[in-house]
Amino acid sequence: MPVLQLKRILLALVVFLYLPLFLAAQGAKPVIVHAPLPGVKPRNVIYILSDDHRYDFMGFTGKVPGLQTPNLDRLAKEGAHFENAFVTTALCSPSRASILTGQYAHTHTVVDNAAPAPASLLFFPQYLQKAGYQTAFFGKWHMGGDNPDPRPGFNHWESFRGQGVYYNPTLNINGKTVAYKDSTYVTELLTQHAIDWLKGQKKDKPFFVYLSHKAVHSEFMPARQDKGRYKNIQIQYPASMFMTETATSPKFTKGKRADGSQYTFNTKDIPNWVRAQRHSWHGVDYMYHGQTDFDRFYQDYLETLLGIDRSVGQVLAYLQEAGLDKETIVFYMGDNGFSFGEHGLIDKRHAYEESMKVPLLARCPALIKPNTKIKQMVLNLDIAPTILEMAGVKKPTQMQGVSFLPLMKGQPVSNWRDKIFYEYYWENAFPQTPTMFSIRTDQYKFTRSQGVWDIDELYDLQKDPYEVNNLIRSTEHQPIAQKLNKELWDWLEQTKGLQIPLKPINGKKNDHLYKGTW
Ligand SMILES: [Ca+2]
Repeated sequence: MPVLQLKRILLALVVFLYLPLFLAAQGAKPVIVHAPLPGVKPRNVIYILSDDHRYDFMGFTGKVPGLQTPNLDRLAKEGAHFENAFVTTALCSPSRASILTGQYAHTHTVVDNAAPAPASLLFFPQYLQKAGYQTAFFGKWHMGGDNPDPRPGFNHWESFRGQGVYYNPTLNINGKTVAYKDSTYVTELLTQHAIDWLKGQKKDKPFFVYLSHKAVHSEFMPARQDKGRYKNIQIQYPASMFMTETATSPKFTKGKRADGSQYTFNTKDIPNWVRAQRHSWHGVDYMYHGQTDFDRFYQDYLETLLGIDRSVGQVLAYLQEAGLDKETIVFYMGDNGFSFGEHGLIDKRHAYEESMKVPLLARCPALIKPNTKIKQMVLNLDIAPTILEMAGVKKPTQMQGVSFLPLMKGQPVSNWRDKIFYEYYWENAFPQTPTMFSIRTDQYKFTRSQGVWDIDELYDLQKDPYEVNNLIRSTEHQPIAQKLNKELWDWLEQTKGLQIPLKPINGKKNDHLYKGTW
């Protein structure tokens, strides 16, 4: 080989090897897409994400008698229902960052709703673009504070600042600000824009749509046509709602108390933070500092959810009309759960089931058999690797999730994960919930509250699905507690999670106990 040619080859090799380092030093990491996975025809994907929709408030589950969600029910009936889908942090921004990056919160570092998303993060739609997809984002982004500007990975972008509003939203559409009037309802607007964009797509490229609703985040506001629809619905009070009741607690009389007679209630070993949170912004005795009451809150949530259900129906109807409904995969998922009175709490953040568990449905007749029930535990971290595998893109090495495509196809999977991990980092704005780490298997959940003098928790989920019998002091359960504790800290150590990210605090306290103090 001539010397000059060899030099050129060596130079090209040096550039190839060091270009990623150069780009990383600039803050943006290169998106490396390897050769397509063999035999994969990239599939059209629609990913619909709702906000704070808990896992069981859907018509087909029967949890809320009278609640009607025909379109979510249809997804479950014609596709797959993941009965054990979880988020690794039950909070808007951290969970959204985990969905987009396939990473835990302590890895992507968006540990709360105020933390900016570092420029070095890679979002899975960036890989889809490289693989030839047309990609579009509609709705709530919520990472990086108040900035509605376009983010990497999307050919088309429509978003709003922070949480957004239900009525008359202002959107940033590809960098341009557009204000909507005349009682425009955000769920309907985003859905219509997503469908309009789909209509404009040519069939020579696969598409990916990320439809990210504001609903059903509080303060709940239903579409006008849904207001009052559940005025007379029978409200369900969970069995654990009354475990922390005190003499001054409001009497909840409008709804029906769940029958807890078959469970053992251990009222002695309830964490102190749970008792205290009952009378706080996020507790049933002093919800939003007394600005709303539980029964009204419950009704508004259900009515707001109807707009989400209709959105799913409109997307499915469009796909059918366009002849795309057999081959396109439609996902529906919640970004975190929501307590409605369990343990005397409302909201998410904590590690109880109703907070960390989310609805996850997927429909694609060409891929998924009707009425598929998936029992294995899947995570928000798995969304990115799953969608990338369907696009023929090999999982990038920084992603910590696993593709659940084989589970959807009904293929035998012998080595699926048998435990999941959970993390939540204390926020100054909502100080009633401590930092906590959790490990959950199909049978047990072990939760450590970090940085507070309080009792930790161990539940046998098979005997005690509502987590009302804390076994942390049980002699016979000491070996399992010890084992889970070790696995929890091994996970944190192995994934570099031992450095708890601290955030500076710049304002006075705002909770009702210490308001106005530094
Ligand atoms: Ca949320």
